[in-house]
This record gives sequence, C-alpha cells and structure tokens, in this order.
Amino acid sequence: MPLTIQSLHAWEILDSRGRPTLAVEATLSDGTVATVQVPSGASTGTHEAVELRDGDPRYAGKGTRRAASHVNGEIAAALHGRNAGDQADIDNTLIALDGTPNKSRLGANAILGVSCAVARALSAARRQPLFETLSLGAPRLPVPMINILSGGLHAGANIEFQDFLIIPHGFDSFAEALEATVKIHGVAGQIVRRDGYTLTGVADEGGWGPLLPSNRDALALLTNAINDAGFEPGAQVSIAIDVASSHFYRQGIYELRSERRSLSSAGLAALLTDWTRQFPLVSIEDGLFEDDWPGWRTLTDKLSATTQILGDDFFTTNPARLRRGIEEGCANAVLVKMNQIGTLTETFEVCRIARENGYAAVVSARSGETEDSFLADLATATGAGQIKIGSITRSERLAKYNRLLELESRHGLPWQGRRFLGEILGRRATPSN
Ligand code: 2PG
Ligand code: MG
Repeated sequence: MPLTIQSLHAWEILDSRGRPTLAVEATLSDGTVATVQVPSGASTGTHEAVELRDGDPRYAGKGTRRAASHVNGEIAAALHGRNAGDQADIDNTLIALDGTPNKSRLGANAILGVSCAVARALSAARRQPLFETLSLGAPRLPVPMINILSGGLHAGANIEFQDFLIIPHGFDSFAEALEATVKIHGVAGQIVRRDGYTLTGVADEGGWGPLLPSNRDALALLTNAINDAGFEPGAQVSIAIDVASSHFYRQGIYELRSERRSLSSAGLAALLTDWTRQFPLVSIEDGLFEDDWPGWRTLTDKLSATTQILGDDFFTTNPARLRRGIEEGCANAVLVKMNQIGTLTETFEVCRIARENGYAAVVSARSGETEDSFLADLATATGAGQIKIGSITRSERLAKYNRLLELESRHGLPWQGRRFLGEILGRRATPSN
C-alpha cells in the first residue's frame, strides 16, 4: 500500500523580515506529520511565479490568509488520497489545478508549501534523511557562496550592487570553510569600523550593510578582509557578487550613482570585466538587466572562460527561460530558487537541464527566510555543488548552515571545495545558432 496524503493544513507565519509567509503541514495515511515554511524574496524578478498576497489592510496587504485557505480548501480536496511518493503527479496536479502560467490563482507560496511538505512527510515516514528522499543520484555537500556585505534593496540601497559574497573553496571540509568565513566576516566588520564607515545595522541577509562610497570599495574591502583574516584571495577564498542590476536599470541605462557613472549594457559589461581582473572575482550574478538577452550574450562571450555568469532574475528558475539562455549562449550558471518556479518537480527539472548542458547550478535561499532547513537537503540532494544562503548570522540562515554541518558530520557526504574553481570555470554551452 503506498503512503497517501491524508490531509493538508496551512497557516500564516512571519518570515525573517517580519512579513507574512506560509507554513504548510502534510499528514500521510500512516499518521506521519511534517511541516515546511515557505521563503519570500524582496529583489524579485519580473518572471517569477506569483506569491498570493491578501491585498487587504492587514500587514499592508501582504497577508497570506488567502493562500492558506487555498491549501486548506481546494488543494487539500484535490490531493486527498494521492500517492505521496509520486512527487511529479502531485506537482502536476497542483499546476493543473492552478491553471495559470505563473501560479497566480492559488499562489506559488501555497503550491510550493504543499509540494515540499509532502516530500518532507514522505522522508519522515520512510525514516530517511530528507536529502535521500529528494536525491537525484549523487548527493554531495555544496560549496557555499556567503554574503559578507550587502547593498541594493537589502541594505537601504547605500551602494547599488546587492550582495558581496565570498566562496571559501580552498579547504578540506565544509566545516573548515565555514570557520574561515566566520573569521573573514569578523575581520570585514573590524575594517568597516576602523575605516569609519557608518554601519546601518545588519542587512536583510545577516551581513554588514555599511555606508560605503562605492561598489568598487566594497570589492576592495572584501579582498582586504580575506587577506587580513590570513587567507589567500583567489587560491583559498574567492569573491562573488550579485549585481541585481534590474533594480537600478532605467530605460537602457544602469545608474551607478555611487560610482558617478551612467552606463550602457556594454559599459557595465566592460566595468565588470575590469573588476574580474583587479579582484579575485569568480562569479557574477545578474550582471545585466533581466530581459537584456543580447547583453547577456556579450557578457558571457567576454567572461565565461574565467567567471561564473549566473542568472537569477534572468532565469527565475524557469525551465523555458533556461533553455532559451542555453540556445542563445547566455550565462553559464543558473540560480535555483524553489519559490521562483513553485514546485519541487520544476526545480529538479531546472537542475537537470543545467547539468545536461554544462551549466552550473547554485541552490539559493531568499532574502525573506524562515527557520526551515529544507534548502540544505535540497542542495545536497541535487548534487548542484553550490549553495547561497546569506550570511553567517541570524538563525534563518544558520538553520541551513547548521543542517549542512550535520549532514557532513553524520552522513559523511563528500565536499569538493578544492575542485570548485576547476568545475565552474570555462563552462559554456555551445549555442545552437
Ligand atoms: C537574490 C536573493 C538572495 P531576494 O537576489 O539572489 O540574495 O534576494 O530573495 O530578495 O530575491
Ligand atoms: Mg540575486
């Protein structure tokens, strides 16, 4: 007898920014109960699946009671008695029931919560760690891309770029890489204070949000922090940025006020290329506007031999957009955020398309997170090899890092940080045109 879905229950909870999101509980036919919590972004891409918000006076319109009521009503009725082990069937039923291309009727928040709650309940019923239930074949621990400094929409737009991150790859284990990160994060904070920059408090993802003069200064500060902490920039610890450029793009122009420059797409690509030569910068996310396909192709042509060109708002974890990117020679890596697309099955599909076409995949949290650690198991299960969770402060981030520490300690899964640079550099799908 397969395990079937007995009941589903959702309710409104708050995320790490104090904004409403959803918790969803699944109960299976053997009595197993499991809960998941749904993340929520701030710098969202236009092509993301739609979070359903109540639009009434509660929480300035951001309430999620309608999304919860869809789980408790229509979705619970449609999935009652379904085989919990057939994730594709469950997800396809949810997609068909919603009936819109962007999950806006029932809400991607409602749909994703159900998709993940069923998977977690199944793993509990089977007494398996979640990553095993989700596994696509060869699980491995991801190399983390860790936020140290924030700008953009996550830190009051003090500087335009959104994330300045480190990739601690030159270590023997995930635990050692994390230890190095904590040291670098501390040293970065000391430099900020020593150099007299105003600290605006902790940014949305737990990193520092100092009032720095420019994006270039942030890159220099981060390089110094790696050095001063006693690590070798580039050899042990590299830098990644999330430019999140759609958020400062207006009618063909990128307004870099802190840099005192207004740049065209080619101008921004040239600036980024320059910075990959001056800093140990190996990964650039959303370097260009989310619908600037020719610009992405140019940036990829220029940099893909030396740099990970990562699409977040550009791909929005959407299989169709990723396929188009592969065909047109745009980017060489995809950021994977479950709630941008809305089901586990589609998330897996994006990982599979990436792998089959030589694109790297980075499994990512959202800026609005919860204490759920689902993502750590997802990243491990897909074998994606990289994860982006935010900084190493605040419990909604630590829930995931701590779960990865547990997976390393308890299950002895492989961590291949020292192979990281070889794996990401020089990736490029062959454009078909
Ligand atoms: C991003 C994410 C995480 P948000 O842009 O990559 O840093 O932010 O969840 O706000 O989209
Ligand atoms: Mg991003």
